[in-house]
Amino acid sequence: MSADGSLASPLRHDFQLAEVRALHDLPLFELLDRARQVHRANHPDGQVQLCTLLSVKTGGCPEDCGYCSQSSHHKTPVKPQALLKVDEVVAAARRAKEQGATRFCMGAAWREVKDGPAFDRVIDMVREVKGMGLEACVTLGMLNPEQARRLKEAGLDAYNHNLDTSREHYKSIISTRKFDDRLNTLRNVRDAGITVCSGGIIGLGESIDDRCRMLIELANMDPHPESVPVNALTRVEGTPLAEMPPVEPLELVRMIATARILMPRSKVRLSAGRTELSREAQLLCLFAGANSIFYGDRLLTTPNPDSDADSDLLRAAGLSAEPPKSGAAVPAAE
Ligand code: SAM
Ligand code: DTB
Ligand code: SF4
Repeated sequence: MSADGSLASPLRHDFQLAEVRALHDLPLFELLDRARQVHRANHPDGQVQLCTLLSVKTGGCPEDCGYCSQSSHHKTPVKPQALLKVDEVVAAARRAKEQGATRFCMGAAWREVKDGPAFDRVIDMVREVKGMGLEACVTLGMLNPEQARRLKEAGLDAYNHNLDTSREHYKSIISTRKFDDRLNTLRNVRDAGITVCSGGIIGLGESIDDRCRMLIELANMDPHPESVPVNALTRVEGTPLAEMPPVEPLELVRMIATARILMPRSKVRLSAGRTELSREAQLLCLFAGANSIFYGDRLLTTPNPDSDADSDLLRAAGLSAEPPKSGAAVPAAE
């Protein structure tokens, strides 16, 4: 029990590798027991946040992230697409809302935000999406304090900017920016009063210690990121990581359970990679502490399970979708 007498776990920001590795490596059912206890104490409503993604600017990115279909350094099947018009984004957000999403996340294949008409248009997108009663999230690459301030002023709720992997493994995956650049943007986001969405990817050839170090980096931030996406590598033809072995589903379960224990109150999002997981593996991830998923049949450039399959998934587990902020709880679907 914590100091205030509640069952909610105390929040810590002083994790070290040995402790986290020992937790991660516990016998599976023991790890699940612990994660479940933390999850139930902090998220007793059993709700899952449904977040729909839209790629508002696709491909042609100058960064060389080894996993990414949108990097101009790799020859992939992705067709580049200039920045969408505000109306197109509003139409997609409306569809997402009708389907039951409560958060709408717009992604741009940019290295960094540059001031000018494109950023002005993204600001308008944020204002419109927020005006529809959806939580607004963007992921636009690096950001300076003034740009973060403008996004906040437009009503942005969350900024996604993943650490992707450990500081040690980072150089093997991306050479065009540094791990510290990522941390710097996250600080600018936090300082502007926008909530932080930051997580990573497993299956990039990292060690288990690398996975634990990445979680420690996130959990030792004070406050914790409000949202922590855990992605399994989606192997894209033409990228340097196209031939990596597939992620073993139970490794994803361990990662989610460990994230849940380290960051008790955060949303832990079961992110890319669900099309390769059985329903049962996805349910185990939800059991282990995931309480958010990407919802809708596309991520940014790759497929995601369709919304009917996801409604079935939630129903099978007896979970409900998080209701819109002002409305009543919506059942998973009929
Ligand atoms: N360009 C911006 C950036 O890098 O922050 C925003 C878009 S980027 C596509 C957002 C995140 O998606 C990446 O940081 C990475 O964690 C994740 N991602 C991209 N491609 C992926 C893949 N093939 N498999 C799993 N996750 C991926
Ligand atoms: C995150 O962690 N995963 C999302 C979102 N944040 C922006 C993106 C996943 C992308 C998967 C590959 C693709 O669709 O291009
Ligand atoms: Fe560009 Fe983001 Fe893809 Fe890296 S992950 S290549 S920064 S779009």
